[in-house]
Amino acid sequence: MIQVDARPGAYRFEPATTALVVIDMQRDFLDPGGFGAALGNDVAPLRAIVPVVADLLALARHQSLTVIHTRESHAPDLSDCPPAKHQQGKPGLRIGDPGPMGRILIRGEPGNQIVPELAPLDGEWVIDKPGKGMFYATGLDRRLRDAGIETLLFAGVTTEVCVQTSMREACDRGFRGLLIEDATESYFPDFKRATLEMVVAQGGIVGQVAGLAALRAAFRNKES
Ligand code: C5J
Repeated sequence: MIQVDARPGAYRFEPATTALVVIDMQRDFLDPGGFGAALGNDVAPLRAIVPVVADLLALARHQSLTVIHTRESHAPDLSDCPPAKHQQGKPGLRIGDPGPMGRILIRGEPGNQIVPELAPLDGEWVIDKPGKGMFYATGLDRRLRDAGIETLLFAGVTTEVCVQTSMREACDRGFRGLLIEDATESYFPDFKRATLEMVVAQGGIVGQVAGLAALRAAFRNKES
């Protein structure tokens, strides 16, 4: 059993039944010219967490955790993109429109790939999700249960949209969640701060929060 110094209290988990979920660290959100930038955001803060997420991935791999990567993406014919979602953003810069990295948020396009520094390894799960949450239309719930996963460590972008939605959905489905706070980021610093507070409020209403250093220390303590 691993015990992490977390908020609002100590967080315990079994590595054998734990997965690291890295949400949407894809070029669409991290690189200039992608969907995030098309919506008017500065992508630099999201880019800045890549080294921390890489360290977290290295730790998870070293500890033999199940590793899951998600990508927000749609089919080329947009059959899985509801009109309400497709209407987001300026005409010409919407989902499916051509951009500097191929069609925006479309499966298989260069912009839809996870940034090279965090590329999935053989055997890691890659989940293409048409929604903000990682369970909608992905079959992930069944797959996690079949693999005996009970605890999910969360990282990725953006904190208040796809990360928080996935964490809340996971909580409703009975999975336990720990958000690694320096391995997640938002285009809006206040939204990130608020999300971390929302997660840990009321005794950890949808999960808990810890830093990568605390997670690393917890694994080290177990080994010693
Ligand atoms: C957004 C995401 N923000 N991955 N997607 O549209 O958070």
